[in-house]
Amino acid sequence: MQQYLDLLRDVVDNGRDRSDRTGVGTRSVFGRQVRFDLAAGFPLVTTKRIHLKSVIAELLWFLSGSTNNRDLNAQGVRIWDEWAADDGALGPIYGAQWRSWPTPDGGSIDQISQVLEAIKREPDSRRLLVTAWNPADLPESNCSPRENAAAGRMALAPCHCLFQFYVQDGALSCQLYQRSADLFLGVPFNIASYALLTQMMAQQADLMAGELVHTFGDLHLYQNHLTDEIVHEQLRREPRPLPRLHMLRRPASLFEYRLDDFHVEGYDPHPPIRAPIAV
Ligand code: UFP
Repeated sequence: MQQYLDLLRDVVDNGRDRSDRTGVGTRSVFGRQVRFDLAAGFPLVTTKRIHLKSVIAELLWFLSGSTNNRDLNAQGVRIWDEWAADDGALGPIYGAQWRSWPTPDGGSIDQISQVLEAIKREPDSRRLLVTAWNPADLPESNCSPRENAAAGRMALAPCHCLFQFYVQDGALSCQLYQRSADLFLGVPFNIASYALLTQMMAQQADLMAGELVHTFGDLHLYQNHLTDEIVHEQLRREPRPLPRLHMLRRPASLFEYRLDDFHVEGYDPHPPIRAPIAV
């Protein structure tokens, strides 16, 4: 995971200080890309402990099509709590756009099922895309995430908003476009989540996992993470060998994976580093 430390260093050294929606302020660069060879190991940041169970539970929740935080809380995961309305509503975020993108005639499109079928049927297609960026459902910027969710709009505009698959030599690769990226808190999760999704998609399509290409728009560090105890502490740490992520069975469909189907082997990270989250 040297690539991750290189990104931290890049933003610290080359970023410009900017104001942002949350009022915290960031240091930011625009347009970066990293690549992870999934055959070389599972790209889980090792220079601080990442809670992989939350990543897996969140991805399974997205894939189920749910957008209600209570379904995620039922798995003991509270990473969306800050944005949810009282009844758990988050508006039509990822789960809704991935599995039931609304069509003008009142129907819906299951983008995930369609892309998986297309990967199997036409692996050389250049149209293997899923988009969560649905302009009709975006939040209004003069409302808080909770107000937006309560009004049926997305609580947060999708950060990881577009991804594309590519099949070559029996391996499935994925490229993600992330328009906005909290490099310290969000990105380690986002990398792990899409690595996992690529492995699951590959298993379902009887392919190997290829590369994860992660492309960033506004890549930032929040000003309150730019401290000696947080970002600079992580920069002093040496990366360790990558773990392996084993899938213990091959469910009959992409939508039948459970938390205990995944086993991480060889994860030996440095201790966690706590940091405040910007809402
Ligand atoms: N963010 C991530 N990854 C995510 C996610 C949010 O980095 O998966 F959901 C961060 C990016 C940004 C903030 O710091 O959350 C979203 O704010 P905005 O919509 O103003 O870009």
